[in-house]
Amino acid sequence: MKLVVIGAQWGDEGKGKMVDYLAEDADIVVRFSGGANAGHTIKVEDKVFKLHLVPAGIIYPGKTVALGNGMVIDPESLFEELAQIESQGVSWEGRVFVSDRAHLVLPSYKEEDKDMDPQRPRPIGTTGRGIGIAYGRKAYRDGIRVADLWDDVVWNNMKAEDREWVTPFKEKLAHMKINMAGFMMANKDKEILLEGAQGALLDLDHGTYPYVSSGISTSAGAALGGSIGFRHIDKVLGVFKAYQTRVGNGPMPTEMLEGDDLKLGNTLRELGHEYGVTTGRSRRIGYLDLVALKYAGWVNGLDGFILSHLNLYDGFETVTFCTAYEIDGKTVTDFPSLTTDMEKVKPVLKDFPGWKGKVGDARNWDEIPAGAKEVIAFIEDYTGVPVAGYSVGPLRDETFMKE
Ligand code: 2SA
Ligand code: MG
Repeated sequence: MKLVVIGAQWGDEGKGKMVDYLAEDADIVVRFSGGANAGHTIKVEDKVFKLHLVPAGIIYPGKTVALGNGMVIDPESLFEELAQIESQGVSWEGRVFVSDRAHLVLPSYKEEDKDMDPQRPRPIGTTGRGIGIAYGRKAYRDGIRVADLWDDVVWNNMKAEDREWVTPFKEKLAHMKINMAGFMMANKDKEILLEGAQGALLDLDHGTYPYVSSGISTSAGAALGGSIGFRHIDKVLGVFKAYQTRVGNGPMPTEMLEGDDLKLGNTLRELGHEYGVTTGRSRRIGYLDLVALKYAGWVNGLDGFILSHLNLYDGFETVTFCTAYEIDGKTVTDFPSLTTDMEKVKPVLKDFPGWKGKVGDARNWDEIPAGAKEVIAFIEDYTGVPVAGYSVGPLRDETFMKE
């Protein structure tokens, strides 16, 4: 089985945790997009792992992981991260591979990213990790791929300081680099999990452009960035939270900004520990946006959702979701393309009664409270995508599939 897991919102839906859970049945985990901007938190017993570049499957002993060609890799961050997980008891040598077509992030890219973002007419609020610069250079055909470190023309034309900086990493990458398509073909009969980064609404094409990241975070990116033709992919799952979060700038139609909304947002932020894993930034909080979720279901071709954080509403009297946008007095259910339209949206909200019992105590579908099942049925009906699995807490055993 070739299974893709993507984020169906603006990132931070809990993909890392789901990939760690699903990795049990996988031989290989491939990360297909993004770079050290991502932050994936995984709790295993009393240990907390914070991953940025390395696929979440690494935590399972013996699994092979690969950083795909769709990624932009800062080798300094990569080796720091590997040293960090090693110090937490995870040995990685011999099971981490890097596509030789992945692009490198050089130190100057990070400076350029940080300098340039505030100068835009619409600053994005990037993570400052040089991501947009690396993907930009790639598109301009001025990028440097892992393989190119062994190309004399590229090597001799690199700035002396970059060559010096990259030399120790080049020696280490020599043992880790792979021909990604060859690797995928050789492993075509294995169980492969393809792990996304960020989320559908941060996708370069489908996201809230220009307030997006520069990788392909929708499922199409798995094929491109994992060197596997899309027809070889069997299944796509999209993770979403029972509310919306966003870090950085850009429109967020259901954001909880004032009065009781703001209070609810602050409560959810604390309950859900909604702070950036990479930058520590406080995440913006909003009502679950079903307009955006339905769109994400379509553009990703989702077979199923994984619903996370529904347990945060345990004990609430009402649970509120957005079912349509009102723009200039018109009701809209297609996800708008224009930033100024997105900024004008008045969310149409629908209240559901809270439930008796705790989603947080459920360890299988049958144990989900009846009232919560009604809310889930509404989401499935609205989006046309079944909810195939649940994450009801940070631990591995607080995750389950419906069947
Ligand atoms: P960039 O740095 O060019 O990719 O930034 C462009 C936009 O993409 C957003 N972005 C993210 N949004 C959510 N989570 C991300 N990862 C970290 C985390 C973020 C952090 O898991 O918490 O620690 O702040 C992530 N990475 C990029 C970014 O906020 C910009 O809106
Ligand atoms: Mg994250």
